[in-house]
Amino acid sequence: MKKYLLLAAASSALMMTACQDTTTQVPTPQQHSQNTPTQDTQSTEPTIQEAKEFLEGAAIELDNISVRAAQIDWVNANFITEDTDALASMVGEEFGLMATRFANEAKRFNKLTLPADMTRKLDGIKRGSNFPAPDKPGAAAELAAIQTALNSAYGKGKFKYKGKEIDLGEASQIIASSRDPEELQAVWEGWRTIAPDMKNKYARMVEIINEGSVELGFKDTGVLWRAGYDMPADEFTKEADRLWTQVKPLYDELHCHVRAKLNENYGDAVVPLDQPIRADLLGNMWGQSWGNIYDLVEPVKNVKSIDETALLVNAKYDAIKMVKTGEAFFTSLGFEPLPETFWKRSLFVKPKDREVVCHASAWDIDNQDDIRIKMCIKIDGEDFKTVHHELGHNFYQRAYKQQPIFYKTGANDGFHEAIGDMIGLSITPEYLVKIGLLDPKDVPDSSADLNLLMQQALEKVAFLPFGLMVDKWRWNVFNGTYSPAEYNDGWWELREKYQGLKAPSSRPTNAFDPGAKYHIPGNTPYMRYFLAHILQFQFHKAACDIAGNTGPLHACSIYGNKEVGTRFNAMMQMGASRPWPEALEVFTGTTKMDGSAIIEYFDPLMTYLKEENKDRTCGW
Ligand code: X8Z
Ligand code: ZN
Repeated sequence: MKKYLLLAAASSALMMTACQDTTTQVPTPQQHSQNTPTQDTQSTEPTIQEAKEFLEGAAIELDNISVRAAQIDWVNANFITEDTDALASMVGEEFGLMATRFANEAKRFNKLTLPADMTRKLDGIKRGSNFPAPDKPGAAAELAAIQTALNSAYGKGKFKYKGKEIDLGEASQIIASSRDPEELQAVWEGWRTIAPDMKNKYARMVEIINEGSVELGFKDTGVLWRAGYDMPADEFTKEADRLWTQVKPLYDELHCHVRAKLNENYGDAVVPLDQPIRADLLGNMWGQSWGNIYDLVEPVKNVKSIDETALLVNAKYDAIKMVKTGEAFFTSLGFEPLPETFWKRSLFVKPKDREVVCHASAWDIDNQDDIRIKMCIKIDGEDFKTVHHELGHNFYQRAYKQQPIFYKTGANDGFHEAIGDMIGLSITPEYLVKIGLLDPKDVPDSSADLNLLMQQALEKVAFLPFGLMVDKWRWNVFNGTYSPAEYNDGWWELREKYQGLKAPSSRPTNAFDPGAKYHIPGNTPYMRYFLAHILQFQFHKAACDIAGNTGPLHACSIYGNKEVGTRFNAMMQMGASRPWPEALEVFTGTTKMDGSAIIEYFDPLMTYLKEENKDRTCGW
């Protein structure tokens, strides 16, 4: 998933896998003129007809390679061996060479005045890929080999715990359920032993892609990434910070309350009240979502609460039933059912006999109908949501399949991550009753609303600063603020600054903790998830408005509403054919990303948190 999804705008094109690198953005014309070299690669003045022919040819080549690359990457991710790694490297190299060649060829048309649609496609091509190789012998091959090695090292990651080798799935279960700080620390540290070996490779990769980015006309790879949002790169940085400023007060209250509750459970020695929270105590390997410690922070005791995991287990759901249920939500909105091939070709359950990349992903193998997910599904509430997340990618891919290959991607990458999550926000108690998972007599009354909101906040609000800091770190790596020797300290500087978290103990000098998070060795940009956590609430609010909802946002479910489906599809089928503000407007009526919907959603919880925190000293 990483590499190919290449061409930028075009990229979409190559974006076979959601959740992997998809260079989906199209730079604006003014960025283009600022950032790309202006000399033509041929001396004769090109014509509009030649530009048209170039784009037609590129589309065919892109389509071909993206299908082949997706097939190879699919096999590699489902069967990690030396051979499939070699194949993945080969096609990655081929893709990298092609992206560079196209980017250079596209510069020929820089001086032509072209129709807006052609300019948009060419600008996308000139962004190359998110991981561009420089145009010199061996660079694309070296880059592809590093990327494959990093991705597979993560997929195969294991460590010894209590005399037994355990993988990420097993380690995550301990982090989710243990309340023993020594055990948590040991498992948390154990997982991070998979990463130090990645560090030199990572540093070398950064050198290569920075060189490639400069050749494309961008100062460094971070600028290249930020130029993919239909606005100048610097403005995007400000946009992300603006959104964070909107939601930070909510995070700060949640942090303060959760720290106080952890302190009640673990005591002052483990959870001092004036310091960042230990990252291993939050129920998640990266401290990115905190739903697994809900029992420690439940606001209202002795009322009916929803335990989705128990509902799924009691109803004897298996992996397929979970996915069928997710599909049924989409079809209730009017989307066509998934094709037969989806059910035959997807991976739903972790195989026992081979190495696979278990991190959930959604794939579009042929840019048409061969859509699939790859997940090691557990029967629990967390994976029930993740199934909806992945299906959101697949339904989006199918919605924009009629677009030219250059536009087969999200309006921006945050849209792609937000579609399925928006559906997940409609998994309310009333919805669970409708699908027979919850007995009507077990529906909590509104006295338990705070519990539902707390469960959601532990997932969605807790995630926000993590979603932001991962690429703040990468941007600093790419622009040289963090040298390889400073990679790990830089990571913890940002973990503390944004999340208010700290490592359970001082980290070894060879630590490379970013490498223990999938998207770093998997080379998937991460700002998309921060944006998605804002956008999904904006989408949810717009959907609930269309549905005529008058109650609180957290109680609204759009299940079965065909009008919402039609309006949602109108945005989805645009893909990246227009700048994302236009796509946003089609569904929500506004052209700006905005945190006020998530703030509104959690308003009752914010009131509760402020009251709980009023005599506490917050911050770290
Ligand atoms: O990677 C994912 C998806 C695949 S695109 C499962 N997510 C991020 C993560 O796991 O870190 C979804 C939320 C954030
Ligand atoms: Zn995703």
